[in-house]
Amino acid sequence: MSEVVTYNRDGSVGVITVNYPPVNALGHAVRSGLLAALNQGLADAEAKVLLLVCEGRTFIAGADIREFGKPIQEPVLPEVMNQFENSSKPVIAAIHGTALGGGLETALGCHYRVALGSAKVGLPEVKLGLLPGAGGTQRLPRLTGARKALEMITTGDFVAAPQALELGIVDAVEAGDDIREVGLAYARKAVEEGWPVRRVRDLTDKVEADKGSEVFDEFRAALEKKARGLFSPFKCVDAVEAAFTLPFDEGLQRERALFSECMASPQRAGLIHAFFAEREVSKVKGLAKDTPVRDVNSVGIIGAGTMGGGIAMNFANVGIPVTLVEVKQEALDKGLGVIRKNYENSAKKGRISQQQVEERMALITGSLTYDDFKDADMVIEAVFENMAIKKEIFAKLDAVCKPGAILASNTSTLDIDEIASATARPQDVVGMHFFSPANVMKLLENVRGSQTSDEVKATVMAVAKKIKKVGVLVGNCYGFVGNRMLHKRGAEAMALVNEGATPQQVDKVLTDLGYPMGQFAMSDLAGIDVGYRIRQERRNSGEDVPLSWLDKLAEQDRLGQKTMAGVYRYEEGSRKPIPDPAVDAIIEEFRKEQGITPRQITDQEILERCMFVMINEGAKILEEGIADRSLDIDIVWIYGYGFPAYRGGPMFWADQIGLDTILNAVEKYYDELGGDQWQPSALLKKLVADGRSFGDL
Ligand code: 3H9
Repeated sequence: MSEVVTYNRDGSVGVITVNYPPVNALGHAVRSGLLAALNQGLADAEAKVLLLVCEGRTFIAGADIREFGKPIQEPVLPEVMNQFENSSKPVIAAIHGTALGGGLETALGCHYRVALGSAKVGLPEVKLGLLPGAGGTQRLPRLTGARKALEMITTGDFVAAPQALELGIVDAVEAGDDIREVGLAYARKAVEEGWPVRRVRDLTDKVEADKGSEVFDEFRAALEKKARGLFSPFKCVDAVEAAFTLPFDEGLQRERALFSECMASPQRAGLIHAFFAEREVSKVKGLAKDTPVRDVNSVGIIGAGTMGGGIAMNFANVGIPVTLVEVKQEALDKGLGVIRKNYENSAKKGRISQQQVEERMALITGSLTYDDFKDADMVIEAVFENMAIKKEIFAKLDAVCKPGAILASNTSTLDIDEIASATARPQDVVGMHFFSPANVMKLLENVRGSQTSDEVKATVMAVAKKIKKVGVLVGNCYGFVGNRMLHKRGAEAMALVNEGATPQQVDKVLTDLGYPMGQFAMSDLAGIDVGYRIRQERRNSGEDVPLSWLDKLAEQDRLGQKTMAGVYRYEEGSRKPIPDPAVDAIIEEFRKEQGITPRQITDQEILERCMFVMINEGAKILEEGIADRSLDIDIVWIYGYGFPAYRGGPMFWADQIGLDTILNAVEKYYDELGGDQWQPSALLKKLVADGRSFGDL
């Protein structure tokens, strides 16, 4: 018998136990162990009912994703499920934790399901570029009807046990925390009452009710908007529809064929890379697992603007009290007002209750003095990008804050070491770069200074998790990982327009790649003045930053969405960018001033120049050790800038294209255009010479 699946008997109940940490995924050993245990239970004359239960933190969390892309070993999961369903003895699944993907499909192959009140179920395969491939698309709709099954399968969202009971996905929800006890009690009842075998495949009422329904086309139409560029959500709809048009066994075959199509798609590879990368980033290279983490039970924030307010909400959302300091009462009142409005909006949408609005607001205290930071475990500065002001603030914090308090800056570009030099405790100083809107965006780019202690690094990574962000630890340089690469892309996009492209053309190439918005729509969202101020600051410090048509927009107060006009124009109450002939005229005037004769620029050139310049910079970032692994860069871009997760992140995308192709183009642009940004990265050259990719590092 397999070590990971065991069979034993408790009275008249034959108990099949899965014990395969961390999440009881359905690897080969589990699949074959399940079949062996089932057969043992069937052969055990004393066992009247069989119970499937899992050890550890969860029921089966799905297929073993690490096996994807490798040759599949028999028995395959659909076959295991069929054998469970065909069992002559009733089989009961006892669910705790999360029954996900193949895990829920396993439970659906059983005849009855009992769950703890805290359990959740779901079919999240779509998030990995797949669809449920072990009968989920055929069995779930037989329990829930078409609409709910489509909702669960196309979003991948989890459903809590009480709702699963209402939907008929589970048959009973029990209080308690010992799943084995709960399962055994339920199974004993089944024995006593002589429950029959009840196969989901034989249920017909829901199928009959939704036959010929328009719900499938309705979902397809909605997905055209919601799942732009994605492959598997549409295949999910096709598979569920098969449950209503084909007999069960043929439906299973159709599901299998569609599953194989998804498995072969590059989107599956990208999404699974993103899944594991998201988990890997928390394992920081060179930081021992047992590094002590400081308690962060109270936080101070400087600046009640959009950023500071958003950051404050993150902490209040998880019950951590915040002291929010501003210079003037008016700005403080305004900031607190915006936070309340954001919470009220969430309450209106039903995401939180009115009581939660009040509880969270009560955790945020406004103040006009740094003295109120004296007991804070962590203070985050979120004022605008000016080194002199930041240094002044950190000197004050050094004087006020208790020993061991973490002093963090939300700077998006500036030198953490220089900021730390304003204090006598550089070991406690760190960057915590949130992304706007800070209460929504999942990325937290944590920046280590040269003297930041390991304890502080470990603490900011733990804080990221606590406030439900994805933390990535990166090194200190201008713009760190994200903005350093973004600025290269931005400069290239600007230059492309100088040379003859339109802003719309550049943006379309980027949105076609899968970004939610293009470079210039993003500039409008962030504010044209933000980039302008950064360029001016760099010009003032003697750097050679070429003039651009974007400077002209800033000088004419076209600051983006906030002034209803930037690179695009906006209509009252709408964020939809509309091309504006006034901007074409500004660009034209700029070209004339610079003596530029515009030329036709192809989409391919736009794609290469915007993306390859970033990849080349990403390679330099790796070369310099600013990012430890290419997956850190991928996660920064997926969660900070909306890079399509289905392409796995920019560095993964580059590996798929082929680094030799990228290097050739980079060398060509270096010859044609010159500039540091096109100087080929030494690492990129070496990888190409060695026939390796970023993922091999
Ligand atoms: C599927 O089922 C296809 C079928 O329809 C058809 C087949 C024919 N496999 O997230 P955590 C690892 S597709 C392998 O940090 P949490 C994870 O990498 C699958 N490994 O914990 C991590 O490893 P490490 C459908 C897996 O408590 C460790 O477990 N299922 C798998 O925050 C802990 O993970 C899903 O998509 C897996 N399936 O969250 C569920 N899952 O410690 C995916 C996790 O080395 N999983 N690992 O870094 C999840 O959503 C979350 O992991 C879960 C736990 C909610 C379960």
